[in-house]
Amino acid sequence: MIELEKLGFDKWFQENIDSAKLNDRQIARVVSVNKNSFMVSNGKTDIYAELTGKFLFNSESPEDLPTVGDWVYAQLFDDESFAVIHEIIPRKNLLKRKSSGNKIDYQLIAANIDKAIIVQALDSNYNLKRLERYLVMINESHITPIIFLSKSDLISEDEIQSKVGDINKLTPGIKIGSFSNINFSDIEPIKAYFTPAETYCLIGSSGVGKTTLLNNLIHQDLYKTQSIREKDGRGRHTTTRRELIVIDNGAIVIDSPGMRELGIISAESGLDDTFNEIAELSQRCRFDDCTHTIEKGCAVLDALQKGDISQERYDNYIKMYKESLYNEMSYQEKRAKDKKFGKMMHNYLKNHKKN
Ligand SMILES: Nc1nc2c(ncn2[C@@H]2O[C@H](COP(=O)(O)OP(=O)(O)OP(=O)(O)O)[C@@H](O)[C@H]2O)c(=O)[nH]1
Ligand SMILES: [Mg+2]
Ligand SMILES: [Zn+2]
Repeated sequence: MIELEKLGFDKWFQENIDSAKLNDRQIARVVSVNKNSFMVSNGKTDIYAELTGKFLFNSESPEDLPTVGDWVYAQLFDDESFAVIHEIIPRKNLLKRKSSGNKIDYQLIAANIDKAIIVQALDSNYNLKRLERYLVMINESHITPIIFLSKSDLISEDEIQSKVGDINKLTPGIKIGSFSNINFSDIEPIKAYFTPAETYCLIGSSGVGKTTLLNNLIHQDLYKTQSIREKDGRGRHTTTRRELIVIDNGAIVIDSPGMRELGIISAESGLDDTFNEIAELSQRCRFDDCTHTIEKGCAVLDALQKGDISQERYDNYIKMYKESLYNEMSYQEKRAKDKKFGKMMHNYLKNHKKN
């Protein structure tokens, strides 16, 4: 058990396991995912793993599949060189994001996270609006956020302090660290943000320095040797990067691939392109702020009634518009549960149910 504790298996999980399932199975943590093959660790070794047929058969959505950070019941074979995953141990939480494209779908980032670290670089990547969106995403998963400002070598100390001040105004009390990956003297102080046996996930746009930081935290040479070999579908060994790593002080850190955008569907972009005929119609609505759900003189509702646009297309539009409004809403707006927005959502939902 001590090995598992070092991997982050805390009291919460100990109380949530079904010991009857441990007769022929072990507890392991998913350390990397590559399509339908996995690498799990029992705290002693990394083991190549696959899902049982039953597991796959019973999976209905991406959320039913293991992601990095998940704890699973696994059966070990061949001298612990191969494992079969039977079940996911109930998650403490799940960090997910909207996937790109038109569909409203989710991509899993990681599971069982104590703290999510938003990494934003102090160059043109720095953007308060985007920071807010990450905060919303983390908040929705009930995970504690931390903010790391990277590439501090690119701007002056005064500029950094003014940005830290802006973030503090946006979200008082949040922990904010700044560092440069090229000043090694910055790395030691940044370790203070990591508590042993807690699980952290680094998230942020591509290129902000997440992987470089993790390399610095564990010394690059070590990380290279931690890349693991696994069998691909044709039985060949391929090298995959381990995404979950225990750093020197005993904290567990998960690296995640960069996120281009968050809340892709936005009112200004995408939505109007996808539903251009509705966008055109909406210019003829009587009210400028028409929500196209209950208003008199709404050109969109008129077209729906006449059959110029199909019910399905209309429903899709409303669904996506609702999503985009939610995405556009700022962190503080959501926290304050803006009354106007609540009322609008209420109307949407009411109308949507009616149809
Ligand atoms: N000036 C400066 N450059 C940095 C710093 N940290 C990383 N870089 C550079 O930024 C680039 C991207 O760094 P990565 O660590 O790969 O970024 P990442 O966040 O892991 O990116 P993804 O894996 O694509 O999400 C590399 O060329 C690094 O050398 C820093 O603190 N200062
Ligand atoms: Mg990276
Ligand atoms: Zn309208």
